Amino acid sequence: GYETPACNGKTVIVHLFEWRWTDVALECERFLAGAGYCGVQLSPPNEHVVITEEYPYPWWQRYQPVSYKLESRSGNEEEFVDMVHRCNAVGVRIFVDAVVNHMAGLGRQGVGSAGTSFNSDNLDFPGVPYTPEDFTPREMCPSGSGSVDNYGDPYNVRNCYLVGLTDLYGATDHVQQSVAAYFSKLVDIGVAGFRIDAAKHMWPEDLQAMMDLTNDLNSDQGFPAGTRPFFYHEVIDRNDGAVTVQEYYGMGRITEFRYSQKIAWGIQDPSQLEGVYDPGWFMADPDKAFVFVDNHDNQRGHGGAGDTLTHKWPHDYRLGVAFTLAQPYGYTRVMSSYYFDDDTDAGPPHNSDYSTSNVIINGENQCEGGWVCEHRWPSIFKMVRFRNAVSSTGWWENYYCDGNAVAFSRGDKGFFAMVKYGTLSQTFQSGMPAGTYEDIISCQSVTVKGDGTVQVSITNEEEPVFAICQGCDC
Ligand code: LAG
Ligand code: CA
Repeated sequence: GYETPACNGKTVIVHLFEWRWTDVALECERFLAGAGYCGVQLSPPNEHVVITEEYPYPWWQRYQPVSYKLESRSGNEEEFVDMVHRCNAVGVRIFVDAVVNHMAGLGRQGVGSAGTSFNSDNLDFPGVPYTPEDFTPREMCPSGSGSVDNYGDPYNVRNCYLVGLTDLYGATDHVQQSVAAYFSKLVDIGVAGFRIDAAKHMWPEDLQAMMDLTNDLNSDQGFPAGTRPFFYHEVIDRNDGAVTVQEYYGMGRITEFRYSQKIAWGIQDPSQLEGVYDPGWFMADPDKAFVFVDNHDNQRGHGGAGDTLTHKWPHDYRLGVAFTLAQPYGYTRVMSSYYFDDDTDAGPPHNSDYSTSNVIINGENQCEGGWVCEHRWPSIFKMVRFRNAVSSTGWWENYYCDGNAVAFSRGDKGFFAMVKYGTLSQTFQSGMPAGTYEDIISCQSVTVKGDGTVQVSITNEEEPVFAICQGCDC
């Protein structure tokens, strides 16, 4: 199936938003492999529009494809291939953000990031090539404006132009084959899977056809023969429209935006955290959900925003991500951002010619030069180790919450605690075998008694998290 990433039991993907390929390769080797991350979600690697006027080089220009040539703001094809091979060599997998619902927006023309000409108004993208018959016939869109404007109608959501982006006619052989050729090219290089951008705006059967035409993962890059790519579909379902995540079951995992909302509310009021997975809200089944505290859109008020916890509130954010990595629901993604102020269009840190800056790592192993690197914050990256160690267990047990402190066990494999305000010194019931462990956050030695009880001490209000797990050290 398309469900499981080929990651040898590793359970966390990090989105290195807008990073250059040369920096991703270095990060796989110098940090991600050792930290136990399964893989990296990239920004879209294909040719995109280059916007120099209104907003110079906004991040979102990469969501307006011009062709499937591998030349983008993050680097060229040679750098891309080198990155994939180097990351695979250290066991870190690469997941591509695939923008295949649409091409560039109406009104745009010129040349893309790989130098290919295009004209959106003429529906002409010779770099693929796509011609007018590859775009959804306008009469199939029931909206007056031609753009998506009624989320209560799946024909409107899927056949109209999303924010004016020229909508590919995914039911046609040529579109299915062109997209599958792009996917197969990536898989042949060694890519392990795909985030499907705007999957909500594609008909599931069209997407399924594209997936089915895609090659198996490349066994020369360390994947077992016959392994299918991992697909996770971006479907924003907040119980507010005609399209549901359940329509995509059987096709991989589905982004669960209601989790982001629940975790934000839960960190606000920890007594709500026990309900982060709420079947009553029709949230995706645990083995179908793909969860995250924030993503590149909702952290800056774009698609699906509202009630979102981000790096701008570091204390609460650490709690949100640590809890996410400790709890059992869904497959997890950690966001790695760049700083931005109120300008939600601003692109990544850049040089004077607007080429993307390199990531700088300082003496404390944290990032500089405008990059936030949440994935290197201690209470975040250490919890990756915890999640990997407890992945074979079922749901949580011994769940405790008093409105400030929260604690639970993950079978006999791990025990987690955190505190919202102040410090914590308290005895809890764990499911761990008796013995001596190390709190992977503070590196303090911890004793679990014969009856499973454990004395938890959290003294650092900056990293208000405690975690012990079998086979883990600090
Ligand atoms: C997504 N998922 O379904 C992406 O996660 C999201 O980042 C994309 O929107 C969207 N779908 C299309 O791929 C982003 C920005 C939009 C931007 C769009 C295209 O959030 O703001 O739209 O990318 O670049 C921009 C302008 C619009 C304009 C449109 C077409 O902001 O005002 O209508 O371009 O010219
Ligand atoms: Ca569509």
